[in-house]
Amino acid sequence: MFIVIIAGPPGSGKGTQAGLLAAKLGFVHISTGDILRREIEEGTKLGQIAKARIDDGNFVTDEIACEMIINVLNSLPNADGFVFDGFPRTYYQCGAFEDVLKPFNKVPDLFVELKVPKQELVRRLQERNRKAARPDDSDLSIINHRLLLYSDVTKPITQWYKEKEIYVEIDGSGSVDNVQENLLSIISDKRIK
Ligand code: B4P
Repeated sequence: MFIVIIAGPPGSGKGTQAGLLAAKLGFVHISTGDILRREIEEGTKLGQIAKARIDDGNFVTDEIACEMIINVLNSLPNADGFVFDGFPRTYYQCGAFEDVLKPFNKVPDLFVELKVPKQELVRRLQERNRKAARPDDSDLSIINHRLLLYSDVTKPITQWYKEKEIYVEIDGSGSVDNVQENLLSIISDKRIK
């Protein structure tokens, strides 16, 4: 089982790249954002709790995020690999993730951070809002709040993965195909080692 985490600020292409990667490698794509949006659409209890937080650009609680991951992993114990997108997002989630993986005798193999200039992030999110109308993309102040949360809370977790020597950063500002090519080459190098 190979485990890769795709990280980066909102609009950096995490979801886009993780989906393509999983399809190419035959891995399972786990996006906590997608799971939460599904729960909201279906009007579940979790969805109702999550909606206000997500629409305002805030994170759901660590407990909710971790429980979602435990449920998915337990339902797919024989997968060849996983592409995590949007998880972990806090220091707490990094530690909890290790605990969740212990019964599988696994640790993450690779953590990739996508780097994109702020101006391009805002442009992409506003463009997405024109097509998909996501409440968390709908207002510049919410977008700025999400970007700030990334730099204050999520960005510092890169240190956790640097210490484990599995951190790689790549330029996410090129075309979708270019970024994907770079990602595939990094993963292939890592799997050969
Ligand atoms: P996410 O679903 O992760 O949303 P996101 O950060 O906006 O990134 P996303 O992956 O969707 O977009 P992408 O950059 O691919 O999270 C949503 C919310 O859920 C969070 O704010 C939080 O509230 C909650 N949440 C999720 N996980 C959580 C956790 N672990 N703990 C607590 N809360 C959690 O793409 C953006 C746009 O750019 C797209 O339109 C795409 O088409 C475009 N794009 C991508 N690559 C491009 C490229 N190379 N060139 C041009 N455009 C590109």
